[in-house]
Amino acid sequence: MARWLEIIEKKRMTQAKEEYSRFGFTVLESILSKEHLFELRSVIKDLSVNNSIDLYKDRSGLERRMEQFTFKNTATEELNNEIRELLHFLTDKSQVLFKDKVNFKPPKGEGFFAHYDGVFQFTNSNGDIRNGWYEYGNEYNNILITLDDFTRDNGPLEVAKNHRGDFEELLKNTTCDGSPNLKTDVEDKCDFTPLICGAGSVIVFKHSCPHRSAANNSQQERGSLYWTYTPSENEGIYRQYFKDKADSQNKNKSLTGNLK
Ligand SMILES: O=C(O)CCC(=O)C(=O)O
Ligand SMILES: [Fe+2]
Repeated sequence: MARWLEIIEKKRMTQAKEEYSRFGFTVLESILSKEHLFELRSVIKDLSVNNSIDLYKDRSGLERRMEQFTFKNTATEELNNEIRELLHFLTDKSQVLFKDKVNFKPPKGEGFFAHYDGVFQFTNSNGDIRNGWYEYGNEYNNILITLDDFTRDNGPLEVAKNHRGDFEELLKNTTCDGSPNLKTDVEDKCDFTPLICGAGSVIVFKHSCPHRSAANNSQQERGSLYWTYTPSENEGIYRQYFKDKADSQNKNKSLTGNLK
């Protein structure tokens, strides 16, 4: 059993499981130890200066995110296995990693417009239109590990109850411009909860939960690890996704957000 999973009370885990199935999101508050968090931050720092890692900047040139690093370090590899156990418990399904990123959100770093994850269309290298992440599966579970406290000032993640529907139904709620951003009238009907929580918390949410965040208006970085899983036995899906992404002309690569 994972070193941090075993410290969570059974009652808390059962409550998280119920919340997850009712609302599509739940938060396990500050469950990583200080030492574990310290190790993770330092591993991420090292990875972010490693030339073989994909780093993206925002419109102001600030560090936005890095991707595809989990299998380049044993600490992140182990954590991935621990998260898979957690998700197995929460969903009763075996899950594999689909994609990984760290969102850095430094001071003044951009926020994110309200969006679903993966609900957009893109054109592949043959010029064919493809249905976002639904090319690989139709259910995704995000795990966000807070590397810093999420406060009112630093643009915490805000999440609303998951929307039900297939790809076509969810797509109609989006701006249909190659991004997964929601139409303003859809966003206005959502009841967003700002997830104010300490560093080392684990936020679990479905890809079909509308979510957004404001810019970081504090003086400190608001970092998070953002891992996406899908129920499958096929671990090759991760490699395939990143290969297809590199080959595509997808606007979602530069998912942008609020500068305020
Ligand atoms: O970090 C955030 O505030 C949200 C990030 C997000 O939703 C994404 O990267 O898809
Ligand atoms: Fe997202």
